[in-house]
Amino acid sequence: MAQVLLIIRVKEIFPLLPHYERIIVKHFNIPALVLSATVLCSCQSDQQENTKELIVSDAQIVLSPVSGRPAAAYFILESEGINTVLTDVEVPGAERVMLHETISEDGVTRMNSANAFPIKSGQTLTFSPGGKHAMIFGLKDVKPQQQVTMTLRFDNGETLTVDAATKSIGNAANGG
Ligand SMILES: [Cu+2]
Repeated sequence: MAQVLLIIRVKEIFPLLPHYERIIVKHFNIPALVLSATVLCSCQSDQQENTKELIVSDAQIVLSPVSGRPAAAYFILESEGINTVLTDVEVPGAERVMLHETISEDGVTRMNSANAFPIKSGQTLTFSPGGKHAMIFGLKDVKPQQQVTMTLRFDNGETLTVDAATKSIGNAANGG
């Protein structure tokens, strides 16, 4: 396999000297068929790229008016053609971020910790007050009306970054 890779590299470096390729193929005694099969495989994997995507929008981080209390991140997550699972949200400067879901049951509202939020193709997950959110602990030196770049991580290895506008609860209540 290493020998086949060497041939491709030589071909890239000396595209005008095809006899180099021939000499090395002969030297290592590799059939030309192996070489063409390798090239064909790499072409096919390129063609598998398509328009599947995850989109995150309307990201905001609501800060607690009380210093030391956690903040919460809200956003809209849409999937086009991808079934995956949101596993982590990262916020620079935060000690810890947890995925939460606020649930009302029998007149009691509580926050459940969720390890992950699955999303299917065509689905939109809305992270909003009173529902799904990312709870941000130990976020220091962030004030209202700043931009914080959050990173969303998915179990398929994909990551998304989004700029979230920060606001205080007071601002949010006033429609700001
Ligand atoms: Cu929470």
